[in-house]
Amino acid sequence: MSEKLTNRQVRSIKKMFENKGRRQQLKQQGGKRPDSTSDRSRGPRRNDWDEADEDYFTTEKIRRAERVKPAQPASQADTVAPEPAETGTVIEVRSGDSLVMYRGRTVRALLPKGSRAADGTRSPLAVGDRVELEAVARSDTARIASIAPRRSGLSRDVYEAGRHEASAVAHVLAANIDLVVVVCSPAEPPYRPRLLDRYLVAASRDGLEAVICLNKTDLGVPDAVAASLAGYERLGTRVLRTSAETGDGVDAARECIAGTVSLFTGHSGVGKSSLLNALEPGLSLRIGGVTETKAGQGKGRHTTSSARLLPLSTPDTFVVDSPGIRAFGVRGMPPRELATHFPDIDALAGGCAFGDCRHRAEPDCAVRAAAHLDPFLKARVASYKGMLAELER
Ligand SMILES: Nc1nc2c(ncn2[C@@H]2O[C@H](COP(=O)(O)OP(=O)(O)OP(=O)(O)O)[C@@H](O)[C@H]2O)c(=O)[nH]1
Ligand SMILES: [Mg+2]
Ligand SMILES: [Zn+2]
Repeated sequence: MSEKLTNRQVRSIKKMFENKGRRQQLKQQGGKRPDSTSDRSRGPRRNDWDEADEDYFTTEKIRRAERVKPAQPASQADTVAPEPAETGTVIEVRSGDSLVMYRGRTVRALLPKGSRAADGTRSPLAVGDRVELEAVARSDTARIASIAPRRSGLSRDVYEAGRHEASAVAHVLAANIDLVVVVCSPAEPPYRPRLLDRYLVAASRDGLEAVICLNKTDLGVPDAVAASLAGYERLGTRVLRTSAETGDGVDAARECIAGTVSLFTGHSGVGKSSLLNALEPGLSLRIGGVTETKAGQGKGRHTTSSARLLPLSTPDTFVVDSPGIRAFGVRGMPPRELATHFPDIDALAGGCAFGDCRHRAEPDCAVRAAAHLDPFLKARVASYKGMLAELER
């Protein structure tokens, strides 16, 4: 069962997707912003799909009125069924339905029949999606009529057990985000650089900035893990080091995500929810118990079961807490494109004898030669080859 959102969270989500988007539109039109707050260029964009004639000041008035009289949770309302063509923001996707923030209220929303993803299991919706709602009845339930085009999204490929790999389906972890925070740990569960590489490739492919966050630093950071993270820093990837347990590095993490909509993702049990609880006291996200996480086996069991969009008290800051993942399929690009998402490999490729070298068994390969001398590059090339094989299947 999901935790209830506070009224402050409700207003905050509404503000992000309505007022902030309006400010962006005014800015694009060359109009003056009605307030002095800074507008992030990476902030959610408003598109044609929104009501074009909505007045910013009207929205502000509604918002101020709500501040005085907080919105009632959906369960207490007589009706929250919207008029046709009302838009909302998906804050949680569940197996049968979704929760949509609509006019400061949480509405249970259903997808139209027959709109399941190709594999019949995953919803085509993602947390952060803007959706058009239709009324179904005098209840707290609405039907989703359409999903607005996304300004961004991070997706992975999921291979269904027992099915041919060609039937992999794309799973959008979160939509309309600015930043991907890939959380990992030095132990319990073990550090997995191959998974990090998959995240970095997918973020690059999807045009998103990614930062790595090594959590659980209180457990000690082995030299090999420190060296690997230093390698990512040399590539230009920001690396945060935190302990949700002791609070070390939490302030720097809070600063890093300030003013963004960020997705916290990574292997199960690395401490995503714990870190978010440390970042924002009062969030009270459920975390895995010591016995539940099978820490000794380094496995971790999924504690967070669905992705949730949550506002933080830092202005204009939102996070998506998401369930841990064990596998991250990277497809959806021609094999030749893959190396372009490995800046270190790409930079060396000019020295290869063959212009179309794939850095596998070709003679006089500058990438493989350099990898013999550099353990970090060696690990990166191993990741690259694994992904290349996947793309060529
Ligand atoms: N020692 C230590 N343990 C931590 C830290 N952060 C989280 N943990 C523990 O790690 C376990 C998993 O934490 P969660 O926050 O549930 O991990 P998660 O990444 O959200 O897991 P999923 O929701 O399953 O993906 C819990 O037992 C936490 O108490 C940390 O910084 N140090
Ligand atoms: Mg969690
Ligand atoms: Zn080569």
